[in-house]
Amino acid sequence: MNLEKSATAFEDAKKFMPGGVNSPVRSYFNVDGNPPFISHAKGSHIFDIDGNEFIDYVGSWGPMILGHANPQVVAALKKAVENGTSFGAPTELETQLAKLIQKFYPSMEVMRMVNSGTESTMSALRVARGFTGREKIIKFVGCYHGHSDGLLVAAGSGAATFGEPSSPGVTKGTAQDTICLPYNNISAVEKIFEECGEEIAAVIVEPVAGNMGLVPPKKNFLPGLRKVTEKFGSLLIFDEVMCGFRVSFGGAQEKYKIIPDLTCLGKIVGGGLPCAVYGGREDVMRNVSPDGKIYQAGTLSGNPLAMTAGIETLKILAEDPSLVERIARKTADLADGLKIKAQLANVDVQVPQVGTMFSLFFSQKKIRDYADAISANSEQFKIWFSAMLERGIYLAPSQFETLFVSSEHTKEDFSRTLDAAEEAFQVVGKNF
Ligand code: KE4
Repeated sequence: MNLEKSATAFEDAKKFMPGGVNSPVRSYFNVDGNPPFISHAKGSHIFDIDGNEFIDYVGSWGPMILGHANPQVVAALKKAVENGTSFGAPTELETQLAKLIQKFYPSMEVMRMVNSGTESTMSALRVARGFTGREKIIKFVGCYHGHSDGLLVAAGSGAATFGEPSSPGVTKGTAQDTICLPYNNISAVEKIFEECGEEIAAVIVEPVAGNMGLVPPKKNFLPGLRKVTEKFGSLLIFDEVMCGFRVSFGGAQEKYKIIPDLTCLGKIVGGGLPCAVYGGREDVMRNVSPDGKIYQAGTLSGNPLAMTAGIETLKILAEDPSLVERIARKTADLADGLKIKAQLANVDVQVPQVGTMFSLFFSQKKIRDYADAISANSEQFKIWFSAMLERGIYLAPSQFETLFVSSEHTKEDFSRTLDAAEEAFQVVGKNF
């Protein structure tokens, strides 16, 4: 595969941006090789500047559930841009998107638009602390909620579990208020609550974890979180930035029938433009400025172009309520096909799938938490990833990411993907 123009572009980009990218994972630092530089995308396919065409399972890390350059979204944006790109003033578009969101996430009684998933989770945690007057939060090892300081925290050493900074620049003072626990381990959560429940403002969780690879919740995990947070007066925050609209149209809260106090949405909600949302119980959210004293603001929050893309995307999904389910069935078939191809090559894989999301671990055992995820064979993943890219299949360049199927992926796409996977698993099999 010719990637010469991308290689040149990458060298140029590195002179101006760390790693030549504006988000680390795109640099392919987790896998050997240079990232293709993209020229355009359409439907389920993405094209690089060397003229290579790929079947895309990254989908901009989740937003593109309708595929790239959806004609209805593009037409609406072309019209909207003629009216101006940003006003810094209220528009009816914001209310229109809020109404659409609330129709499918009724737990979001009151909400606030922001520009990224990071902003949504950072703001939701500030609201939880402001509302409860408490300082500690619980997150789970392997879950990613964006890069705000209090969330760039690794599990503390020993049993303490009180967080330690996972990035330079995060202070010990910040990290110490974040308790990190193993995902899917409800007894560890109950134990901490028994020790210091009255100090805990909130538990934030990816109800379907997608940032250590895809790890579904154990049956008792989410109900257990709901029960213990209610018992101790802490808030339960569902970070559905990735799994919202994907594990079910109404997200994990609809799929697992657990109602959080606050929800964070992103990615799909902006149709691929910078938009995210946090919201939930009215008695909590009315504490946000200017109704209340908890401050949060943003120059481009509720931007008319982002609102337009989000509205059109959610309108299309709402007009065809079984669409997400149909994409989920395609995703399940693809996951089954990948398992079969791996078996043919005598390669051990796990291919977890929930709704329109799936991922692939080179492991014999079921992956239930971060410790399991990092025990998977990342060297085999690297070989498989490169072999798939060579064959025109564009996957996330890390085993600790999730892959996404869109409405535009076709039977032909899946057949080509499985043919490529059969060869790629053979390559792995030969190397191990
Ligand atoms: P952003 O700030 O990247 O918009 O959203 C942060 C975020 C919050 N919550 C969840 C569950 C998320 O998955 C994310 C961001 N996801 C990553 C993909 N693993 C974005 C890709 C990237 O960082 O470049």
